[in-house]
Amino acid sequence: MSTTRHAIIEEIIEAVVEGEPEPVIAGVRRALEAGVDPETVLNDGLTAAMTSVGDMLDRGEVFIPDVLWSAEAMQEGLALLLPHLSEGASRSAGTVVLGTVQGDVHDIGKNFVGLMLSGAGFEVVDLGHDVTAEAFVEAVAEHGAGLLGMSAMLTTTMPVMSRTLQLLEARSLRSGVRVLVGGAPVTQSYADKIGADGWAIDATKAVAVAKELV
Ligand code: B1M
Repeated sequence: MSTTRHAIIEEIIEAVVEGEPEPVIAGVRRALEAGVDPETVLNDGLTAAMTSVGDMLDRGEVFIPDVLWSAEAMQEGLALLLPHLSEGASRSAGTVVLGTVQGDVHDIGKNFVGLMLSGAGFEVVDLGHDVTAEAFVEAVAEHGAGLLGMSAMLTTTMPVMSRTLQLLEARSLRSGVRVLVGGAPVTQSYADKIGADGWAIDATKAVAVAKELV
């Protein structure tokens, strides 16, 4: 990356960390005008900035409200970036039911995944956070969803994913829906263990895996 492009990415990171939407929007716009690959803006700019904010929170350098401001600023930038990430996306990729599992309120990453999936042409039915296994299963049946995406950010809430899969089986719905799981403590081996169809480490990979699954 040239020095100018590198400087723009650094500006985007700083603006997200500061939780300032206008400079994030201006930075994303400048990056696109300068011909920076939208995937680079997403991965090296917006995503890297949120990872850094999470690390700063862990070190006690920022507090929860700061993280929420940063997430909002990041989402403003993402909204501007999405049409460029999803060029060529068909509007018929299918319906995905998405949510953060019961007992878990972390929804920043899940929202990120939802925005990216909808940018890629999926109809996203977002159930929000603290979603029970029953609610996931009912939504899959109601919307005839081909894909179910579950997010968990706490080791204590991960078992809800497994319960949901069991309930899908019990209601004879499992064969009609592919199940994608993710969230910081969730791994490929956990996905394999509970019998999910796919796992993704981040929002970009989630779109790629979702497309493969459907
Ligand atoms: Co909490 N929290 N939190 N927290 N929080 C973590 C997750 C934690 C790792 C912090 C820590 O201790 N170091 C820790 C979990 C430990 C564990 O179990 N492994 C933790 C804890 C313990 C808690 C509480 C229990 C704290 C307390 O009250 N004592 C509490 C739990 C409340 C509850 O849920 N019942 C709690 C509360 C909160 C806040 C409400 C204050 C806030 C959430 C606000 C919100 O989401 N609206 C919060 C936050 C912000 C965090 C951290 C700092 C940041 C999470 C985040 O948004 N990251 C987090 C520490 C950290 O990650 N460094 C932490 C940015 C986001 C873009 O990334 O969410 O990882 P991420 O999402 C990524 C990927 O994971 C992936 O793609 C996303 C985009 O790239 N992905 C998927 C996510 N879902 C996916 C689904 C997919 C595919 C990919 O397919 C469907």
